Amino acid sequence: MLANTSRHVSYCRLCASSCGVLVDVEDGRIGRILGDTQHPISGGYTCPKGRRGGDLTHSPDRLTTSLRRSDRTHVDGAGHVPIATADAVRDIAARLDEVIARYGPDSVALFTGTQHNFAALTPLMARAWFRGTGSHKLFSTMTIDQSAKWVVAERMGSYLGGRQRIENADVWLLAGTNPVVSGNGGDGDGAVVQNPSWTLRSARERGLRLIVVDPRRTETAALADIHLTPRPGTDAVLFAGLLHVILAESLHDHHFTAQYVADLPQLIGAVSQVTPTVVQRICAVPAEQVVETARVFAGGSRGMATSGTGVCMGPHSNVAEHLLAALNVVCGRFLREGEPADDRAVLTRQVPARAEVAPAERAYRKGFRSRIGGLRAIRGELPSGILADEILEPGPDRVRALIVSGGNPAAALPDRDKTLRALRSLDLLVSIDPWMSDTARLADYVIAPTTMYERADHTMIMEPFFPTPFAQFTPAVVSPPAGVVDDWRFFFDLAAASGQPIKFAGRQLDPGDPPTADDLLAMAAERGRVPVNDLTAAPHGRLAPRSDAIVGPADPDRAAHRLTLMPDDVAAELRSALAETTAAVRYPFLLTVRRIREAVNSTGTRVPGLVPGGINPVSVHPRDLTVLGLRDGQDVEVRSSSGKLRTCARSDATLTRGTVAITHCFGSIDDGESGANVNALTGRGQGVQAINAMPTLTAVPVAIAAIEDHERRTP
Ligand SMILES: Nc1nc2c(c(=O)[nH]1)N[C@H]1C(S)=C(S)[C@@H](COP(=O)(O)OP(=O)(O)OC[C@H]3O[C@@H](n4cnc5c(=O)[nH]c(N)nc54)[C@H](O)[C@@H]3O)O[C@H]1N2
Ligand SMILES: Nc1nc2c(c(=O)[nH]1)N[C@H]1C(S)=C(S)[C@@H](COP(=O)(O)OP(=O)(O)OC[C@H]3O[C@@H](n4cnc5c(=O)[nH]c(N)nc54)[C@H](O)[C@@H]3O)O[C@H]1N2
Ligand code: SF4
Ligand SMILES: [Mo]
Repeated sequence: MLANTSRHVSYCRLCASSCGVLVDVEDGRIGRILGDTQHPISGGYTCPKGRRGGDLTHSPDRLTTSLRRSDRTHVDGAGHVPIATADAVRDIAARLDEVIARYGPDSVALFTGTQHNFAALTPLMARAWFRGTGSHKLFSTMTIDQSAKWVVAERMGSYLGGRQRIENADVWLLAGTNPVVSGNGGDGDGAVVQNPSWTLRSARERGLRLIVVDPRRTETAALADIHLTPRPGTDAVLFAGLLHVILAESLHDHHFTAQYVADLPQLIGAVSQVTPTVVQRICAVPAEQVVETARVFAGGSRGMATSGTGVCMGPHSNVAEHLLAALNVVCGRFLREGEPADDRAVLTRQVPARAEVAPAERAYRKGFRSRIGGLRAIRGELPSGILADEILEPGPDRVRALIVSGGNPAAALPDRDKTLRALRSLDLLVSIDPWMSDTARLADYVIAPTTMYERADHTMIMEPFFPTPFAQFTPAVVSPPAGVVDDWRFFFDLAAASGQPIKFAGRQLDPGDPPTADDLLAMAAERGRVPVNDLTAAPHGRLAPRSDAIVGPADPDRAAHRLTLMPDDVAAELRSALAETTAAVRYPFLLTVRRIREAVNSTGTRVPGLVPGGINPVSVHPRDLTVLGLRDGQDVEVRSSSGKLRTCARSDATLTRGTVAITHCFGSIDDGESGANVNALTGRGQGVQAINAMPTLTAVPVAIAAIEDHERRTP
């Protein structure tokens, strides 16, 4: 190493995996990033985008100062001039105060994106600011992601003893998720997050049987014992069929269902018609494979079925996710009274596990009511599927000012045209983003924040994703450019400038005396069992001793609570999934979601040399290409009933025939053709779910055709 080079231990904060890394800093700049082999969880694993973290921080389009739009005419991306962040905060506070005075607090909205969640202090301080506004217009990416899981808890209830874990399971079913690439595998239950390929391989060597449900032979499916390739969008029927076999053959957990389920007969009735033959007809999964899968899943002694975006983004996502959860319930895949509790809290507060049910309360019915379709806030959030309408539709509490934290709604929301129209029509749009994302280009103010290695942090909010109790603290390893601020500091200063109280981790902060990040990190973790100070002495992170907590008995007042597996609305949704026939004449292909290793949503899409070719192709099965008369690499137009886009075709034999895939969050409002944005093809035309207004983002019917030479010349 050179004299002016130093090596620092830290962890990557681009996705929930939180891989341990070694960062070489040369002349104040990030050089090489290596996997930290001494990290007790990730063990040296990193992915391509993590290793290019330095290119993200030091890229030429990294913002080193905040910006303000210099004129009020909406010329996207043009006319931004530097502004000191303190001045920007003062202006934004004044304009928010004006909007609130004129139209009330509900005319102000906050949208939080993926990268908002990867700095421990950002969500806490952003919420502190938002609470002070008095607004109900809170939006996040969860409602365009896997909020079907929230809907399940609202309609089924939840078991509070904890779930079985992959570490000691003998069977696992992964549906619509590709953790080897995404590090996901089952939102929030930490199924396969760190070092995913190794984790799955070693589980299989131990004897775990892996079932993967995915229309594509993904990197994860390649490791499976059983790979089912259902027709996209038909998961609800497939899961109903698995339940049918399990219940018909009496393979379910009689004891668990008798104790915790209110309506097993209703479930049995609802799936009674969904025989393996029906599944074969609707899902194109052979009947004998349905029977075998049901037996293997129910025959294991421990292990769960978990899902990702492929299930939660389909046209029947809420019922599909409900039935997947029902598989776990009927097989009793939960921790019982007296078993060691799954207690991974280290910096967060421990919540005692109890062998009891929190019944379905449908609390969303009491949530804030939007004038758009009468939709209700669920868990305090309005669905992002209605954000554009909240901005565009006239009404007394129409959204006029939007603050976007660590997100890129211009690229991520369905119905791209409408979304862009909405964002352009706002009185005030603020984007807090280290890069000129599409959303930033449309913004009146762009606040330039620190990037991950420029700030101190700890893993508090990542605890549910670790396989075992673990915590890590990292100091900043490089100095940020002079003009940027930590994300939390923007929200602190904004609240202070509006004279709002700032309540953080249960206490009132003094707006005149800003705390340091280290103070706040310690305060946030006050109720954990390991003090933050102990972590600074353990740079590679600390495995906390397993707690001796056990699953306690049900509180007598709650012992009679039961889960509801088949309420009437779920039954109606299942009937509609069974009745669907595909009219595949105009749109013969089904477009599916997929993620790529090289980018996390839009982060990384513009790093030169990271994404292969820098383009976002549509993947098509080679035989389908032949039938369409297309070559690998040929320019094509993809159409749906909501819109169209241009990109190139890429031959991909891992797809099921009739299925195509395009990843999301690519593209730019400046260059229509390169890096196509898939949300040109999504919108209300593709259907939305009741309750969470979740748009359909997978199994979208599309057509593909070559772009003729004359069309290419005159776009
Ligand atoms: N490298 C990388 N990692 C990421 C991200 C990223 O962009 N890049 N994004 C992060 C985010 S925000 C999220 S939400 C998670 C998501 O993590 P995952 O849910 O694991 O996302 P994907 O890798 O897209 O896997 C979805 C899978 O669903 C399959 N699928 C598509 N349609 C259907 C269907 O109708 N039924 C079934 N059964 N399967 C279907 C696809 O073929 C695909 O393999 O990943 C996170 N991690
Ligand atoms: N058609 C279709 N649409 C989809 C999906 C799909 O599969 N198909 N997936 C959906 C899903 S699951 C999700 S989660 C959403 C993603 O939606 P978003 O979360 O809105 O999209 P991202 O690109 O992750 O936005 C993150 C932004 O944060 C910025 N950023 C990076 N680091 C920092 C930081 O340290 N601080 C701050 N303040 N900003 C930072 C990045 O530059 C980027 O602009 O997209 C959804 N939309
Ligand atoms: S982006 Fe890659 S290196 Fe970073 S935490 Fe996620 S998987 Fe690990
Ligand atoms: Mo997501």
